Amino acid sequence: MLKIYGLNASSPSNKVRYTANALGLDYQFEQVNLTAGEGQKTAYLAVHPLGKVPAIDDGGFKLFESGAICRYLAGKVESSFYPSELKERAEIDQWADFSTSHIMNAVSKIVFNRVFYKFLGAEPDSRSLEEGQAWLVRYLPLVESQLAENSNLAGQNRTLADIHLVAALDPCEAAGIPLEDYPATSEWRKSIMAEKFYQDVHPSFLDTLEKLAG
Ligand SMILES: N[C@@H](CCC(=O)N[C@@H](CS)C(=O)NCC(=O)O)C(=O)O
Repeated sequence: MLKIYGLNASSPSNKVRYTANALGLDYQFEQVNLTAGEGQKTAYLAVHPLGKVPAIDDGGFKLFESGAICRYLAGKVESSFYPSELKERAEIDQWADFSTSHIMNAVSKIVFNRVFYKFLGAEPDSRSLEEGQAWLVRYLPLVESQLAENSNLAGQNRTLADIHLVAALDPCEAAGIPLEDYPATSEWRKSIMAEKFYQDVHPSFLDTLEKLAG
């Protein structure tokens, strides 16, 4: 059976689980406790050579990098979620990559500086925080205008692009990022977070972090 190695508090890991759930794939989820050093154990290094999450093992076929994993999983099933038509697929890839390269990177800078570094015993870096904030101000308006004109990020259908965006935005509450200035994005996000594929992972990313913090 397909094994997904990940961590509840990792947005790239959750992106892979949302994708597998949305596609209706059967899988076994293996939690890799990075803070306990499980990523660096020999058995896991055979799955991901750097001990990062996520990674998969699909009947002996091993793959890492969340975007590549999501596309591999989506390629297993013929659907509008990741259609085979070249231009439709290219637009989905465009928005998926934009969500990861720009939105997820910006949100990560903010959530690491405001929340995660404290738990990791590292000092927050105000310059990196400001850079993340500036990036979001630059990049979110493009997402907002796309979602104001379309019910989903790459057009009318729910696709792999939406999964990439919802995972990228997951830490917003924890990081104190207000999305009210982006009403179309906020509405779209509420509806996608209510879907079964998302709720089968967790009620929200904030809920996961609160449970981890005890
Ligand atoms: N670009 C990678 C990022 C993977 C990544 O850096 N994962 C983090 C958790 S979110 C990790 O494993 N960190 C532990 C480490 O770097 O050793 C992906 O999308 O899969």
